[in-house]
Amino acid sequence: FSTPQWWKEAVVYQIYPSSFQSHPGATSGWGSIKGIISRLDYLKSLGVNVVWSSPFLTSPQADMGYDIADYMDIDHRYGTLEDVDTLIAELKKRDMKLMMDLVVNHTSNEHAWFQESRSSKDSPKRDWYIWRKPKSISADGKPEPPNNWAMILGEGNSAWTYDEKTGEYYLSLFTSEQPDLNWENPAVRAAVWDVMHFWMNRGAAGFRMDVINLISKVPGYPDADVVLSAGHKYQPAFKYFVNGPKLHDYLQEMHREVLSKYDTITVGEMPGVSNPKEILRTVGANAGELRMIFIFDLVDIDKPHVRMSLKPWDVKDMKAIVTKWQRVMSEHDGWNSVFIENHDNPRSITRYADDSDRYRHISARLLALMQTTLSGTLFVYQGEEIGMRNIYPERWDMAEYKDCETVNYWKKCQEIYAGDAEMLRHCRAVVDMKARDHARTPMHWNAQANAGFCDAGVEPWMRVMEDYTTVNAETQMNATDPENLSPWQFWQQALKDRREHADAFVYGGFRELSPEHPNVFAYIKTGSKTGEKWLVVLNFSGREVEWHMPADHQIEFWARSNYTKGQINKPKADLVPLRPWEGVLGKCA
Ligand code: TEU
Repeated sequence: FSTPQWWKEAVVYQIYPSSFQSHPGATSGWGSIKGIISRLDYLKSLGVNVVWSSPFLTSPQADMGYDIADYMDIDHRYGTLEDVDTLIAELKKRDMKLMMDLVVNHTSNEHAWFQESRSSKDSPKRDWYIWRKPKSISADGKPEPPNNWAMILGEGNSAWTYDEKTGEYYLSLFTSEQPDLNWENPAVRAAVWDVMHFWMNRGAAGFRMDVINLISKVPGYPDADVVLSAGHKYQPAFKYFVNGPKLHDYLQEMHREVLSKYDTITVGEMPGVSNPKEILRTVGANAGELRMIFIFDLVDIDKPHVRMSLKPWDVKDMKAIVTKWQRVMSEHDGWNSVFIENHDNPRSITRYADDSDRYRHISARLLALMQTTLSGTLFVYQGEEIGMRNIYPERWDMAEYKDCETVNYWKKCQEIYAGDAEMLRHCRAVVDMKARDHARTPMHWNAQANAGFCDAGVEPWMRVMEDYTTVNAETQMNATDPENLSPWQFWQQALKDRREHADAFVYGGFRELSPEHPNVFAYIKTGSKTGEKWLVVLNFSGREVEWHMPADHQIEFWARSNYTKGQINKPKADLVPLRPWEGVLGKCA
């Protein structure tokens, strides 16, 4: 069993700062650091200990702050360094901590390092980025990129951006505005360590590390296999930069130079890797790299080759993914994160349950019950605690989608499927289901103008979802439904249960009970010290089902249900009837 640590028991709340909370008098329609400070009591009362904010550092916002132009200053849209000092102090007062978003696979093209690097071939910073000559010059005089890698957020474009100034390409895996740093260069690594020390010394408690497993690229930059259909000149090339050859050298150096000197919480964002052995090299108890990572298997459950596309999946796949990682980590003394939402993925009730008016609250509570009973450090994404859902298909015009990935995807669809109504309908379905915008609409605080996100009369940077008058934090915190807890109240209670029984829920052993069941996910969590056993039964379907409890199990009492806040009327053995999307927690005898 895993050694107890504060960062394992922590509940981390992710803030997407542009959409979280503006402050009174602000005229921009953007969230701000002052706005975050005004909501710390809210987070504290929910049961949160650590706040991770997506980047608020100086940025031209080509990718909403994931393109940083100055790692040591705050973007004027969000406030000032002094505001962040106040944020850290206010968090401390409440016994809470700040986790920074460290985006160092790439910088903004407006970062001084890049400006210097592109200025000439013999700039001392030339080698801070990845420059290559064109592969060839085509008959009509056009330079060709060094290989066929596709840009991740720039649908259909090359991952290489041509720079007229010196006649060379630079690698830009996400967008042209996000040139990749050359981690092979020790000076680059030293500069990153400086940034990390800067924030740790200012009072941050640690980092969420953006695509940290992309920092080492396969030398030689070989062409990727062709997997996308005609019309796509460039191909996804993940195998040439996901967990590349020097990743572990770099992470160990980071640990030696920075992390080992502080008591930190770190989580590496690591898309594209699902091999337990490889992952344990980073998150094993003695790995000396990171505390935990984000594994993408669950949020990429419907992803074939690229995120903006769809693949069918069923509940059994979902159960297998959760079970796999619960077991890998406990059997090998590794540590993991538990999450189902973030700013890059659509809303969980829409994806994994039922977001209709009838079932959305039940679904939100079902997913809360699952996540709060799984081992790992729990991450809650803003709005998840009130059951925010995806943008309503058809009610939004494509022009209202802001994310660069969505915009580029839609543009590419128009190009390659011009006149093909069916394919264009399919593209729209992908947007409706997968666009990152779904998670980025302003937070619903109350039923007032702009959902309380920004002052009345100020236009929010992104349209507020139309359901805010009924689905918002204030209404849910004050709900007095005699039958039901609101999703917010349910989360608050479930987080309290998790704290009080951390031995079972945070650290406990995991055993799945009916792996073959097509819809019911049932598991037992066993406390590592206390030995107490809890049974979780979750019906991931809109149908009533009867679940067979294995003969060797009996319930002492049913503790929680997503259908009622009162007495739970269920048999304590044999056949357990479950309503649509019902989830129950029972203490085993
Ligand atoms: O995301 C990295 C990432 O690979 C994805 O989650 C990404 O959104 C998806 O693959 C697109 O298809 C991180 C950040 O979380 C994201 O917001 C940034 O855009 C990206 O890195 C670049 O910094």
